Formats: sequence, C-alpha cells, structure tokens
Amino acid sequence: MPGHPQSLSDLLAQHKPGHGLPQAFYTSAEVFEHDMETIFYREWLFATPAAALEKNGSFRRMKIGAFDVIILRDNKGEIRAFHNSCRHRGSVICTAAQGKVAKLTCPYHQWTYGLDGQLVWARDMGEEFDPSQHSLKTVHCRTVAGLVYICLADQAPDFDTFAGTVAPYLGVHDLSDAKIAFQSTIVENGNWKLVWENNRECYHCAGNHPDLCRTYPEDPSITGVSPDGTFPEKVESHFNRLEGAGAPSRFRMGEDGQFRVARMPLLDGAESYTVSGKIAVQKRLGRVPFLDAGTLLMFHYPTTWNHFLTDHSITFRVTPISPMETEVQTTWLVHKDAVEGVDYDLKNLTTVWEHTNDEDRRVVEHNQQGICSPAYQPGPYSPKHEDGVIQFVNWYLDRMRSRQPGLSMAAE
Ligand code: 3BY
Ligand code: FES
Ligand code: FE
Repeated sequence: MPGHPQSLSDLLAQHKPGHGLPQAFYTSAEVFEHDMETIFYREWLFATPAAALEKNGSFRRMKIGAFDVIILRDNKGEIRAFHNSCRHRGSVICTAAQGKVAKLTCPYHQWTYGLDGQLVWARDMGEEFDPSQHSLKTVHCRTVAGLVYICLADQAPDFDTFAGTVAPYLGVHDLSDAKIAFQSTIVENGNWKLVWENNRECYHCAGNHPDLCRTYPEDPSITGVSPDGTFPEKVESHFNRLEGAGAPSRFRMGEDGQFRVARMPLLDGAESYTVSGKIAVQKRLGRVPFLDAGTLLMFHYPTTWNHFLTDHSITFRVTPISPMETEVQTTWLVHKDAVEGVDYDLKNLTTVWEHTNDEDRRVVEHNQQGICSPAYQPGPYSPKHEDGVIQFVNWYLDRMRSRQPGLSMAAE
C-alpha cells in the first residue's frame, strides 16, 4: 500500500518477472539506503578517466552516499584513492571538487599528508604520538586501460575478470593519450535505476532523440543483450571485419551480467556522434582501423556506460544522490595533441550527446513523476526492445536478493 512501509523482502517478492519494479524501488528512502549499502558501498564504481588526473598531484573529489573520496595521482604517477576525512578530528581535507596539490593539508589544524596518504606533519601532538598510525584511510582503486574504478568495501570483489575481458577491447582506443575536451555534470530528478533502465533500451530513441538517431541504430540487437547469443548478419560481419583488422569487437558479457562490451556498427556510413555523421576530431584518439568502425559499447553496473569511437571517446558516470535525484557526469575525451578550433570544434563534438543527455533527463523525470502516482502499476517490458532493461533489473534484483541477510534462505 502506498505510504505504508514494507519490508524489502516483501517488495522483492512482489516483482513480476519481465515487468517494472514496484513503486517503492523508485521512491522510498529505505530502499535507497538498501541500494547504497547493498550495491554502491560494495561494488567497483567508475570514478574518472585517468586523463582527468593530468599531473602528479592532480586530484578529484567524489561523493557517493555518505562517503567522500579523494582520487589522486601520486608523486610516482600512480593513481590512488583515500577517504576524504582527516585522521585528527575528521574534517574533510579536500574541499574543492578538483585541483592540484603538492601535499594534502587539512583546512582545520593543518595536519599534512603526503600524496601516498602518510601523515607528514602535525603540530604539538606530544611525545607519544605516532604519525605512522594516522595515515589517511585508503579506498580500493584500480585502473583499466585509462579508466579509474574505486571500491568502498573493506573487501573488494574481483576486478580482474572485468579488467581482463575489457582491456583488449579498450587497448586500441589509447585512453592514456587522452585529454578531457569537455565534461558535463547534470542532475536528473529520477531514481538511479530509472536512469539505467532508460539507458538499456532504444525503444525510446525514435520518439526522443532526433540527433542521436542520425547515427545510432534503433535496432534492439545493438543496445540489448541478445539472450540467445546471436546477432543479425550485418552485426556479425561488422564483428568479423573489425576483429580481422585487430580490433576486438565481439559481444562479451560478464557471467553475472554486471558488464558487457561490444563494438557495434553505427547507421550506414556514419563515423561518429555528430550531426553530419562524420568524425568530430581530425587528430584521432586511438588506432581503430576504419572510420566506420562504429562504437565500442561498454557498461559496468552500477555506475558507467561508455561509447568509444573512432575519433574520440565518451564516458558516463551515474551517481545516486537521493531516492529521486541522480547525477550523470559525461566526459568527452580527445587525443591530448588535438587542438580545439583546429582539429575539432567543441560544439560539433558535444552537441549530439548534450542533446541526448537532456532528452534522457526529460524522459527519466517524466517516468519518475508518473511512477510517484498511487495509480502506478508496473507494466511489461517489450521482449524485443527492452531485453537490456530486463537484464539490468535482473542483475539488480539478484544482488539485492543474494545480499539481504536471511532472504536467500527464505527464497529457497
Ligand atoms: O547510451 C546508450 O548506450 C544508449 C543506447 C540506446 C539508448 N542510449 C542512447
Ligand atoms: Fe584535520 Fe584537525 S581535523 S587537522
Ligand atoms: Fe536515451
């Protein structure tokens, strides 16, 4: 009943396979807290392209639920992550969203930490004080092919399977040669799962994405998950052509459905996400063998989907803020030697996805508004167009079911 708290196990039991989730999954503060604790505080989360940490001492701050994290490049060029909470009385240390520092100095009493997290200076703490016991707390941090992931759990789950699978696909994109051409951060007034459900289908594309539809195919086999593992002849020959030329392309999905990679064709003749369909950046990022190589699609739940193109790459990061607010950060990466105004026009580079993001924000917000009605009843997903949504919802439910104490037993 709307307005009456229900236990998570009751809610999970209410879900009808192939249908949207019961209302509380998109609206309730309790479910949101479960989502954070069960998923976001345990999984590997995409943090930033490494290219955002240009120099030693560059840092980015990232907030996830109750956590506040500093991701930085240390003096040896290694990327590390620390909790942004001083070991003295707990103040945040980095107050800015990003910057460059030689050391991390707490604004409160100026305790000072090296970029390796070691406490190097603290005034008048007495004879007994041992600085080595007061290093910053570390956050698990891994980089795969120029993409930085963090994990907030004490014990991080396996990262190697994902990294090992996607690294060969990403290799030809040379993300270590990238710079950020543009970054946008928007807040969508919708639950994070609605942002994902929307991303995992193109059923909405023709009706909402006039610019994207010039180049991105509506064909469900491109966006979806191919439950039987087969693809239309056109897609198969695209895989064969690209793999034959040294660019791993074939569809691969993690065993538990957390990630997938596939290099998919764009609409006939299209090269990149521009209004004309031609490449946006003349000095290309990566060594993809053909201009019409399409887009390497990669998602990793719960925080990132990506498009790696022939000339540039775009990363997306999803961060829940509250039950009905989600941040989506989009980063356009180009070759570090590409010069704006010479090799690329920024508006031409960003227009299609700036528009697409805004259109997606609008549909997600409308979806949320309608779900908030007491009359909302979860409806069926299209088996043809929304198998990717079904796959996401099943991944989410599996995680929630398997990680609620007592629930997995009750389900048996
Ligand atoms: O960004 C994406 O991957 C998806 C694909 C189809 C809808 N959306 C544009
Ligand atoms: Fe950081 Fe006191 S709280 S120096
Ligand atoms: Fe969309």
